[in-house]
Amino acid sequence: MTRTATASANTNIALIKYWGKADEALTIPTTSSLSLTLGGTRTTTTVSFEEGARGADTVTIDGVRPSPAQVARVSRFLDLVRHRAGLTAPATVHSSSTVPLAAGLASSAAGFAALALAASRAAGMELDARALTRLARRGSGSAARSVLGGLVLWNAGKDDETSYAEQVVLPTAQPDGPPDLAMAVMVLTQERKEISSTAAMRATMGSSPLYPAWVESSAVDLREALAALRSGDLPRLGEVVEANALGMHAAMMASRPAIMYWTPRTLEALRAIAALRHEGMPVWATIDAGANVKALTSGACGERVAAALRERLPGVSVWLRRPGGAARIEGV
Ligand code: 2P0
Repeated sequence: MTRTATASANTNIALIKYWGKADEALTIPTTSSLSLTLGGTRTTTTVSFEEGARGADTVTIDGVRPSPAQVARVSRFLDLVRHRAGLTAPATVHSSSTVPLAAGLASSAAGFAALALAASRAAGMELDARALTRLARRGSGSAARSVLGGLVLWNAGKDDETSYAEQVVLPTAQPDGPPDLAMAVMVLTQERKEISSTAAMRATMGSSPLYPAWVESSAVDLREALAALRSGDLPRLGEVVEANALGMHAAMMASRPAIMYWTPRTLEALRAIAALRHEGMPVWATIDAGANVKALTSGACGERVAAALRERLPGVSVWLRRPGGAARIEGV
């Protein structure tokens, strides 16, 4: 018998970053983080456990067999699910993304969130949202946040049980609706990054004298960001979002040897954003483990900000994305 389920999840961009693990085996982060799930960035994954079959798992991503290391990572994750469900069957996994790789948005976050939901359901488990975020976390830290929609807080916690994500519900304006935020994603380069997030986090923690300071300031930044969201103060939010990302990169750059994801175009994009701000537009930058820059703005100003960025950065694709929904089961 074949047990199958299909699920999808959107990617997310951290407003207050996750950078470093207190426990690598369980993916317990050193700091709590806050993110926005982006609409229109779904990865859809089908998992089929072939009962009675033997052999290895088969994985395809956008129709292509990934590297042995990537397959091993997926298999290790499936082992967690099999262990909990008492299964031994190998799985077939097909994953496809609605976002082209070139957009720099096809992340492990959406991939492992969709895989966690599809694999657990195919294995016969009905996990609640919190348990699902904890499971997705074991695949990739940021995947815990992609299980949920809108604004999401990943509580660092101390162990497997206490390190989970939850939706941030704002008391003001739209209680159930998405916040009035948008992200303009600037595709500055399509080159693959030279060092993975996992390796770069390890190196920053192990060698950057600025890392302890970043961890300390991150707790203050998170409180500030949550307070800004609760009071609907976008400039206050934007300032702390940009400062938190730059602080994370400063800590990376101070690693020995230095970890430098930026290119000259990264700096050009940061300057373009600052210039738009001086002209009165509500826009702030954030940067992840790569050279591309994302601009946080209000939903109302999204189109205007995206158009202004395209004008200032000729040849750069700018994708406007609004808040998106949670992971879900597809096509039952
Ligand atoms: C974040 N990033 O909060 C941070 C900011 C990149 C920079 O989460 O090792 O792929 O699989 O847990 O989740 C990217 O790291 O790392 C990330 P693992 P992940 O979004």
